[in-house]
Amino acid sequence: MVKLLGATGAAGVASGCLSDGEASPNGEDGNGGNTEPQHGLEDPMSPDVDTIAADPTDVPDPVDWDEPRRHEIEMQTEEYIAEVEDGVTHRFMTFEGQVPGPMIRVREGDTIHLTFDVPDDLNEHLHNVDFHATYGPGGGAEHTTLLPGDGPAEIEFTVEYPGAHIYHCAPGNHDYHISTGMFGTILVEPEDGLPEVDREFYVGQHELYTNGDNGEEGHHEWDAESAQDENPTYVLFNGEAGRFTGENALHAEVGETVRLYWCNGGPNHVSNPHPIGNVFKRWYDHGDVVNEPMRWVEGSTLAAGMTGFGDMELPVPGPIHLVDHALTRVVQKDLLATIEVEGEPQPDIYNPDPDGAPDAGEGEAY
Ligand SMILES: [Cu+2]
Repeated sequence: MVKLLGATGAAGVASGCLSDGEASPNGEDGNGGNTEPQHGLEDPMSPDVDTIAADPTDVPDPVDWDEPRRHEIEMQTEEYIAEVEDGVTHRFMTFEGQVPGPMIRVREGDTIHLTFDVPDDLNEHLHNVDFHATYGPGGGAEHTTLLPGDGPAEIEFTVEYPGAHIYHCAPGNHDYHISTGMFGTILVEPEDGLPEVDREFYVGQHELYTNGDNGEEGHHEWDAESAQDENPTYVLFNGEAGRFTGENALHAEVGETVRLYWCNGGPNHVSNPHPIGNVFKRWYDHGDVVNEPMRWVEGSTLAAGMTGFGDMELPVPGPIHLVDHALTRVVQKDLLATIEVEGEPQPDIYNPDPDGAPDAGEGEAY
């Protein structure tokens, strides 16, 4: 497990792996009530890729056209061994080699011609893609289902309704494929577009169910029993524990307005998005871009299999920690990303040192 809290908060809660003999919060063994010792993982495998995590700054430019367009989109599935954290490997299934899959951005009324492939040199499993942004059987899944090497498949659809929608693999054992990375976002902008912002980020939350404990070194296989219990080993942004924290935190600047796309792949948990140290000036609940967004909400609920998004103002410097406010997922299951906001202090808004005390404002806890 990565260390998620500062020094004052870590000692009592940072051990999700119980191999050190600590009692778990529920008095059991942290393994969904299974009292059998859970060890004997195979050694970590050699990763195929440096990281499986998509770059949260890789967001397509806003729509700048005002007539319907046709988009040629090629998408393929790729399966890779990657590290969840140091010494913990897993075989991920992905769209385009990243978790979440690439964000697609179009305008209401546009047409997408999709060429979908499952190359046999990159895949062991059958895959397809279900776009929640279209009418049609399985959102396209029925006509994109391919065994490795049997493709490509082509479909074409018009995006008839706006919103931020998810796409995901739907092969039968949907939970397995989504859990290990096969989900992403398609943003269908309304005809009049969205408010301009200075910077955008895109993250994907998902639960990883494995046959090991959180932090247990070795190669973790996906585990159907812990999925049945909805008791994930990890809850992650982008497939990797703490990838966007510390020195790899995301960056923004005081005075900007930033938009955050939060794709909840699930496959099971409702998320409770919250930016610690900030608030959503506008929150597009469940990706609804037709109704007025919610205003000044510190979070919301976000169902599994949906993408919500929100805009934040950044009047003061400092970190903004992105969490699911079901905080055990943060403290014990590694869901965390940080936006470091840099710029001049604004003591009229937030003053960490009102009396000039030399130690005020120090400390790492949040
Ligand atoms: Cu799949």
